[in-house]
Order: sequence, then structure tokens, then C-alpha cells
Amino acid sequence: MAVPRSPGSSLDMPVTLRPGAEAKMRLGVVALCLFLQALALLTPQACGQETDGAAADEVKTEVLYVPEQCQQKSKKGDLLNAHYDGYLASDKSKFYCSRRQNDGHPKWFVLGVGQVIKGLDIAMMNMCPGEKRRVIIPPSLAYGHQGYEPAKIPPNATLIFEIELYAVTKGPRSVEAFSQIDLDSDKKLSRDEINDYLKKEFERDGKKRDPSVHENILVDIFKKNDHDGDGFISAKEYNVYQHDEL
Ligand SMILES: [Ca+2]
Ligand SMILES: [Ca+2]
Repeated sequence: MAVPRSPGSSLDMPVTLRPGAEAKMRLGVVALCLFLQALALLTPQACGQETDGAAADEVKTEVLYVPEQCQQKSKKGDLLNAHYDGYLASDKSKFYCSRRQNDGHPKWFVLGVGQVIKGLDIAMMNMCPGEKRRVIIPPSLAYGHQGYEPAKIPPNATLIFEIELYAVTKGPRSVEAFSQIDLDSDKKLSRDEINDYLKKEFERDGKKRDPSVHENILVDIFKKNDHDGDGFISAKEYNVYQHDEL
């Protein structure tokens, strides 16, 4: 689920999860499951992405495409689904491509809580589903002095990302969200229940999607969250990160 990660983590790229970061997230519905999925792909990290006093550094955003209809713009705490390619500004070489990871599924992550490098948290605010942006992120909002060796990002590297946002959904899981998905109230989420929920969420934004997208998400959700493999996501499995939210 990740995005360019920060120094210290060993998974794929940009997304970095800060313990407790989710604490501030709003209650949400189905996004919860997706959220869990995202979490499962992330690694807690020590955050090597502090700004180093370069307060003047800003993210430069170029909007490449905006859909005519935009019902919901991304904001802090939303769960986003996006693809992005990352390049070094110095030589334009590509250091990251979400399409080559996780079987090509777009990444899910919560916006504005440090799951991705700071520059991406900034760059993806107020974005419409379907929108495309090209953003330039200074090192102070990316990997700073240290760089990020596993991704071959040198120290003090300015990064360029090309982002395509697919979906904006409400943030994280909650008891309410769980109950809403759990139609038969048996305290566990079946594949059908989650399927129904996803369907409704996707219908709400009115976008046409290939059915395989939906199916892939469903498979991912179970892969990441059904830890005991019984075909249901229990309340415990659903709230597996709850202790972080204290
Ligand atoms: Ca149920
Ligand atoms: Ca289970």
C-alpha cells in the first residue's frame, strides 16, 4: 500500500506510517477496510522527513487534468486511491512507479497524516477523483539530507511526482463503520457484506470503473485483513490497529 517511504523502512516507496497518526482520522465507513489494507502495506517508521529549516521550500503543483464533475475534493484524513510515478528532478530518472507494485493496484493511503512523504501530503490536498497532477517536491519535504538509499534517492534530492487520483473516500474505520458494513450484525464482515459496501461507495462517486478494479480491491482487503483465513474479517481483525489510536 505504500507510497515512497521514508528512510528507515524497508518496503516499497512513499507511504510511511507514523504510529498514532491515524488517531486523528475521522470516522468513516467502508474506507475502513481499505484503510486497513493500506496500513498492512505500510511500515512504521522513524520519519526521516523532517523539514530542515527550509521553511521557504514549497511544493510546486501543476494540474494536468481536472474532471468536469468534482463532487468531493481530497482533504486531510480522507482515504485516497492513487497511482504515481516518482522522478529525480536532477536527471529525470524514475525511481518509483506504483504501477509496478502490488500487482499494479493503485495505492491506498490516508491523506495528511504522514503515511506518505510530507510533500505528497501537501501536493494531494484539494484534489478531485480523476485529477492528474505533476508536482515538484523539495528535499526538505521529501527525504532531506539523508536521501533514501533503498530507492536510490540521493541526499538533498528534489523529487517530481506524476499523480493520478482515482478515489477519495472517507477516512478510517470505527465501530460505527464496522456496524454499517456488518449487515447481519454477526460481528464479522463477510465477503458479500464488504462487496455491497464497496459497490455503494463506488456508485456514490458515479465513476465508471472496470469490474476488475472492484474485484481486485476486495481480494486485497481479505488478503491483508483476514489474518486467520476464515473468510471473514472479524471485529478484532478490523480493529487490529485500534491500540494505536489511543
Ligand atoms: Ca456480518
Ligand atoms: Ca478472519
